[in-house]
Amino acid sequence: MSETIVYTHRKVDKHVAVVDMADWGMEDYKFLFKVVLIGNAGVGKTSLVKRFTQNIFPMGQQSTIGVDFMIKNLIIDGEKVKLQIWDTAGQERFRSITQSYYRSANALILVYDISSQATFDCLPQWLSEIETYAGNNVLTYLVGNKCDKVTRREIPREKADDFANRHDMVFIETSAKECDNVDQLFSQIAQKLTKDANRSMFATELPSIFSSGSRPISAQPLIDSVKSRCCKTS
Ligand SMILES: Nc1nc2c(ncn2[C@@H]2O[C@H](COP(=O)(O)OP(=O)(O)OP(=O)(O)O)[C@@H](O)[C@H]2O)c(=O)[nH]1
Ligand SMILES: [Mg+2]
Repeated sequence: MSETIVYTHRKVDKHVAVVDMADWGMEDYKFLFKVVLIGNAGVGKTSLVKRFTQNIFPMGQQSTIGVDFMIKNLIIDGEKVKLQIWDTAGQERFRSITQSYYRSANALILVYDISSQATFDCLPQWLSEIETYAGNNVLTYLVGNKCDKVTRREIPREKADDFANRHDMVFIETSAKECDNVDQLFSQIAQKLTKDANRSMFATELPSIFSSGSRPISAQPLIDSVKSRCCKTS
């Protein structure tokens, strides 16, 4: 008789559930996607990752040294998907380390702080990093974090939306503190990547006369040899 495993999860919408406590085997998932967060120091990258993966907002969050990573499991339309989330340090002195993580990313999350003009002004520099180091098909999100700081806002939503449109990015505002749009951000990314990966797999299964020549981009096995400063699984 097969054993029924009940996962603790929170539903984001009718398509996506974020699994809070799951003991999936290393290979027990359909897709693994790598998501990399980049952006200036202090914009809230680590806070966004912690909010999404552990549903916490720690006060006095320390600056990230180099790169951290976490894994989060999701169920998307009944399919198990693993997100490997790489949280990079925003400080300039770590730039050469963090650049090496762009290449294998399926999605990049470029974060600025809506209450800091300086972090928005740096976006073109980040875009040129993406152009130099990331793959061509990478899905890129622009995230205006700290949207709870309403009275300290320096970047109007429309300005950022316009910037994102001009650079082919999806734009969303979040608050790691207030838990605003954080699940939505990661689950939208996972949904989009899952859809693309399923479509690519389907295309490769068709007879070559019907095939567009696309290949599965994201159905990668989890690489055991991945090195990082810390690895937390939930
Ligand atoms: N008000 C508010 N503060 C936030 C939010 N997200 C992060 N912070 C605060 O911003 C500061 C920096 O957050 P981090 O998550 O460490 O920023 P980071 O981008 O990871 O910084 P580096 O690791 O140095 O690149 C911390 O004091 C957080 O508490 C948010 O949504 N709202
Ligand atoms: Mg950090």
